[in-house]
Formats: sequence, structure tokens, C-alpha cells
Amino acid sequence: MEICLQLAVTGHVIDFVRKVETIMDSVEHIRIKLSMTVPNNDPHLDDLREAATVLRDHHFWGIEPDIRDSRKIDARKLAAIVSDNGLHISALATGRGFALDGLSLSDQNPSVRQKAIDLLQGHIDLACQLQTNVIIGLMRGIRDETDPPDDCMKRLADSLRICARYAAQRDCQIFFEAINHNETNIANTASQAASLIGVVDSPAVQLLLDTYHMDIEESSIFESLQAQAPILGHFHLADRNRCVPGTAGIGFFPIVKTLQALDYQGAMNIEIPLEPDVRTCAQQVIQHLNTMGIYSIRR
Ligand code: LER
Ligand code: MN
Repeated sequence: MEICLQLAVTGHVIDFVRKVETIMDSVEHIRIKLSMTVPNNDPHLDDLREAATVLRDHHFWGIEPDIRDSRKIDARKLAAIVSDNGLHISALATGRGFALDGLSLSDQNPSVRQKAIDLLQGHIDLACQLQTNVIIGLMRGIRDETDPPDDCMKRLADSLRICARYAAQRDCQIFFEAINHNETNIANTASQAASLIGVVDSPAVQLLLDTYHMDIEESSIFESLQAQAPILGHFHLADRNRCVPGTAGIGFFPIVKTLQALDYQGAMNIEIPLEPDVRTCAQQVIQHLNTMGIYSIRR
């Protein structure tokens, strides 16, 4: 009798384990090259070193340093920090050249444009040493309302062409980002950014799309991804609140799945304010993404 009971219980347990295994098999897992933007404020790079350790501990694939002036950075030191932690550099972010230093590639003043180009050429030199690529987002600037759009776009395309030539000679890519209309009035949608890239006409310039901006600007994120897949070089992840994916309304699993179906091979970089600190953000990112079935490729 006791044996019969035990067999029945064991049978239930086995059935239950089989059911769990079936459910687990049907839950899809996606692996991505997961990186995270980290601002650099310390010339000795202690901030990037600390962040790299945290990202390694949480099995990120890479780091995206946001550097104000690349000419002040010791490339060998940065390369060592990254490789010591088994990470990759997904790209160099450059937006603080505009946000803090007011330099823009479309500025009406030629000397400001030249300073913006010089700054970006410094980023390209550093990227070349680190075998990574350079983002142009806010460095495109903001058009003055009295400035005719065609004139502004011509200045921007000319500046981008100079940067693109410089990048191409160094085997480096520029990722030009579509940024929503609350932050700039230039190239807000994926197709507007793609048109500008078409005008610049350089193989060194590719498109960067960011879920936060797409959520605001695109009528269909999926149609835009499909349309722009041939020129998509880089991708940013942030939720509708600009915070950790999974904390607001964007559905990340189908977006990531679509990118993989479109054969996107690049990194997927988390771009959020690092509040209260990098460790807490990294933990939350991993926890939310894993809950959605998204995991990082370690290396
Ligand atoms: C930069 O990648 C970006 O997405 C901008 O929103 C920064 O303000
Ligand atoms: Mn972005």
C-alpha cells in the first residue's frame, strides 16, 4: 500500500517535471551582445574601470564609454581596462560635445562647426586605436528657427562627409542616430536619418536606432526596423521612461527578435541614467531582460 502510494507520488512528480520541461522548451531565449553606456568624468579612468568590473560581474558583453574629449584619454589604459574585464567597446558616445561644450556639426558659425569636426576626429582616432566605432547623435546640433532647413541640412551633410572621409581612412564606422523631436529638430525619424545618410553617401556612415526615440517617432517600430535593416549599424535600448527596459511600456522581446530575424549582428546597448549607481542599474537590467527571455552573450 505504502509502496503504491510512493509510486503514485513519484509518478506525479515526474509528470510535473515533464510539464515544466515542456514549458521551458517552449519559452524562447534570445542572446544578444549586451552593453551599457557609461559616462567618463575621471581623466584617470577610475569611473570606467569600476563600471567595467560591474559589467563583467553581471555578464555584459560590452561597455559604451561616453567621452567628452577623446584627446585627453589614454587609449592603452582604456584598452587594458576593457580587456582585463573581458569586455568589448560597443561604440564611443559623443553627445556631451554638444550638451556641455555647445559644439555642433550644423552650427551657422564655421568656427564652431570646425571645432565639432576636430572633436569628432579625436573620437575617431581613439575609436581606431580601440577598434571600435563612433556615435553621432546630439553633435548634429539643433536648427535655429530662423535658419532655413535646407541650409542647415547642407552644412550638416558637409560636416558629416568630412568626418566620414576621416573615419573611412581609419577603418572606423560612424553611427548616426535618429533622435526624437523633444531633443533636436534635425533627423528625428529613422527615415529622416536614413535620408541624410543617403545624402552623405559614405560606406563609413550607418544608422543608429534607439527604442526610446523610436517609441516617440515611429508609427511602427517593426516596419521601420525592416525598412532600415540594410543600413543599421548600432542599436540602443531604453524604455519609454528612458530607464531600464521592462520598467515602462515598450515590448522588448519582439523588437530584439525582429532584429535577429533581420540578421542584425551588432551590439544592443543600454542607454539609461545610471541612478542610483552602475551596479544597481546593471542588476536591474539583467533581471528585467532575463525575465523577458533576453540574455547577454558573455563574449
Ligand atoms: C544618445 O544616444 C541619445 O539617445 C540621446 O537621447 C542623448 O540625449
Ligand atoms: Mn541613444
